[in-house]
Amino acid sequence: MTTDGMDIRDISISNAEWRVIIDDFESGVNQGPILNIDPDDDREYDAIFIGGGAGGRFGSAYMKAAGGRQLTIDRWPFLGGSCPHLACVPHHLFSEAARELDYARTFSGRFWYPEFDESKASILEMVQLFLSGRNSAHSFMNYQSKEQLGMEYILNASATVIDANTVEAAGRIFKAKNIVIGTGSSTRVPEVPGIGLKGVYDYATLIEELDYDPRSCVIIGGSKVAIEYGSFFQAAGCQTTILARSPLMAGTGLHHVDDDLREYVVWGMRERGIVIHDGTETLEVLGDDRVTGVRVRLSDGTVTDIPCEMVFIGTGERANSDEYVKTLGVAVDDRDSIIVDAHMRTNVPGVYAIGDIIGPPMEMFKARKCGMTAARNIMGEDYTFDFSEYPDFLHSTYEVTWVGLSEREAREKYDNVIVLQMPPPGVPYGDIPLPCADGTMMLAFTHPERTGFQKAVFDATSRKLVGAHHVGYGAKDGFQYLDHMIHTGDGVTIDQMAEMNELFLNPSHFIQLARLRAGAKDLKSL
Ligand code: KPC
Repeated sequence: MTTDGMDIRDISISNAEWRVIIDDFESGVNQGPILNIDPDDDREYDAIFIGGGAGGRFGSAYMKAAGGRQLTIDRWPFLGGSCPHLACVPHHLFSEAARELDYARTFSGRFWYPEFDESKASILEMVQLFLSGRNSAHSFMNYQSKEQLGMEYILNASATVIDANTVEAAGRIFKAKNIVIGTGSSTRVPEVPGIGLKGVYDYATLIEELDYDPRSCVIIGGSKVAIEYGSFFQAAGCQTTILARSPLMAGTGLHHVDDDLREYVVWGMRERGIVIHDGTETLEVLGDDRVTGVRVRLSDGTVTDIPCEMVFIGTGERANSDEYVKTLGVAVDDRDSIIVDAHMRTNVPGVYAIGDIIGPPMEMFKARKCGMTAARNIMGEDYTFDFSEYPDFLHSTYEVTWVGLSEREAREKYDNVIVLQMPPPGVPYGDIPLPCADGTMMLAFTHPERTGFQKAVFDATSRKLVGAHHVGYGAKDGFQYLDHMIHTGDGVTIDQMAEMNELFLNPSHFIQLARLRAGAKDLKSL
């Protein structure tokens, strides 16, 4: 037990011991900074990473592995950042719960499934489940970073940037050749009367503050977070209404969304009872001491009040950059994101920025690779990272994945485009139980319209795959490799796909569909 910090440099701490230490910090038993600094290394730091989230941790690990000296500072008593604490990890838990709940509802009273018991469907219980286990991921981040990766770090301490080479933390001054800023982003809270009422949450406060089980919710905004959390809330028995400005998945926040994929996802959400309004303007969050509803102007101009027990903000994120604008003069864009070049350099010499603080996409791959990019450049390489193209995903009660061009984009770019699609173009969702694969087999035999959707888009002239789109389960993994195949070297042709070995039945049917058409000189859609 300690109240004035811990110097852990000379002790080895196991995962289990870290778990106790972090629990104690969380409950206030432990306080003060955790210091893991090498007193025997008299080299100046090559970089101080401010923020030990995905970007800072991976950048630090890369730098250390490459022979550099780094120091990583985080305000929390653990590394890993918001992903395992508030964001991606709880989102994946909740999305898995949404999928399981969807199955339990769909098969209520059939086979081995009992009648669905609404009283057992609980948002709060899933939040509490997450809270009970999240320190275990935090423990591993601390353990791996110190014992396996050899990183130096200070935790549970805020870092104050003095200048481009000087940082104060834990009451000490640290000098470095470079500073790498990776302190992330926060919810962009809409300026609506009543938004501060009790019962209004975002993805972060939902985890930290939810203390009841809402049975109805209005989500303001149509971001990925809105779709993902909205699908979970609805599946957990909380009647959910989404108030979006643009049609879901059609705004500028997501690129390359195929129209047919979008239609299937939104259809599936409505089919499960979510009410979706687009073209809306949220006017007020209603209530005296706590939320009772939301006043909204709908797309036809009518103003209506929607009663609810919870409001959830799903309007997107803004960068936590104010401090660095003030202290360092880093340049930001009109959304407060720090402007960097492809080396992750800001306008201030020796200052780099990485991850969510440089703007979208606010995804793990980007944060981690930004960190690696900064590290490689600081270590003397001329290395650039272009994240303008990337595979993307979200969860409804499905896993939704896409990469490359949408069919519409492909038709704008190429003269001769074909698609391989399931269900085939023009065939209603419920007419055939396809696609069917791992995760949708029972649906194929009971609810054929729910088995998902998939489309591969080819430039028929070059015969190259230019886009892939999938709604179902289990394809996320494969899309990492599809991304690589599409965007690396000469890309991949339908003929090469016809040569691949599919693991029948599999979540994406692209290989077998490619083989059905690849024999033709003049390719046709399927
Ligand atoms: C356990 C896990 O991979 C999710 S949290 C990841 C944080 S980090 O490794 O720093 O990107």
